[in-house]
Amino acid sequence: MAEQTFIMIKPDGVQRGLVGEIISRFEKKGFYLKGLKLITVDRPFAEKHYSDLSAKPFFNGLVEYIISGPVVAMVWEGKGVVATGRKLIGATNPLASEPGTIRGDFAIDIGRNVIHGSDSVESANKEIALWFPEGPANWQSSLHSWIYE
Ligand code: DGI
Repeated sequence: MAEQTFIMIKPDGVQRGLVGEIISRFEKKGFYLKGLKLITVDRPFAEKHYSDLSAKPFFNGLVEYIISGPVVAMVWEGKGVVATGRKLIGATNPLASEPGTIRGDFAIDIGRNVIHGSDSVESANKEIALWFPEGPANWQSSLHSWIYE
């Protein structure tokens, strides 16, 4: 199966009207949208998503932020989408993110950094299973041979 990643537009991204802009960047790159939903998650769910960070001092604030409003949960597919998705997103701290990246263009504080992207194929598979228990959509783009040689 082609590589997939889990991308989430965080509550600040939704509130600030960045959903279309962010989806557009992934679409224009050539990645395929295989899952999409606007969803407000509860505390246990957010704690599960960020369970690897449970010992961090910012964990509670991070969970509060993620449950503070709806998020846009997505699955994107394509060659190298996990690593390249992280490049489109930019560094964790938006002030260190390059201009041209999503965080570099649209964010300032690390605790309001607009978007999440899986950091490895392994965590992508775990996160997709958590957020899309029904499984991603199954469709093929008719443009495939114009994007891949
Ligand atoms: O994969 P990333 O989202 O780039 O970064 P991560 O998995 O190390 O951390 C997850 C989120 O936790 C990150 O997007 C923002 C938040 N975070 C990480 N480090 C800090 C932090 N929040 C605060 N307030 N302080 C931190 O040092």
